[in-house]
Amino acid sequence: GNGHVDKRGALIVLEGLDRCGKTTQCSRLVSFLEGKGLPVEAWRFPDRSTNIGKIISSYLTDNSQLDDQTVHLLFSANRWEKRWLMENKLRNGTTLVVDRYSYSGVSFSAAKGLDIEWCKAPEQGLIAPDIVVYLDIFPEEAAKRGGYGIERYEQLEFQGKVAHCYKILCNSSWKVLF
Ligand code: NYM
Repeated sequence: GNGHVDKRGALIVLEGLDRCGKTTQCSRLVSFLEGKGLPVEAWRFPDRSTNIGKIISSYLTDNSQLDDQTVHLLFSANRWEKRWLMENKLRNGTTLVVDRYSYSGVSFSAAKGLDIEWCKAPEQGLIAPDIVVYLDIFPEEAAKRGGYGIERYEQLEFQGKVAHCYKILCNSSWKVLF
């Protein structure tokens, strides 16, 4: 075209339990795509660099107590505050490889017992991913990996509930990797 980008970037989301290897696979995928000469960026949620992200980060490291609904909405707001930048990047042809997205938001909150439909509601209107890759791992396996148990949620029983919620959200368009 006339100087503008004809091809939208892809929104690629990686999901899975804590310590399933998402972060490693995200950076491998980013390197691979870079190697192909594609404009690509690694993103992650929560984005702890924003004001909302800092509240979330302190909640995850146990320095603050917040009720489940409030935390849920903060995680969602953290995606909303990045939505416009995300749209611009994609429009300009940059592919985004995103470590966690709405599915983490819904699964982790629903695992606490919040109504799953209530959890989905604030995610409506965020940009839909082109691909969701789910890294399937037994919670017992993840628990053996380094660093497990440092942050809130990194407990075997809870991760089992999260896995169950992911399975409710999973559909045939997801690529499930073992
Ligand atoms: N998490 C992440 C949520 O509970 N809701 C969300 O919307 C998102 C994006 O935050 N245990 C949880 C999952 C993780 C924790 O993520 C921090 P990470 O990928 O360890 O930084």
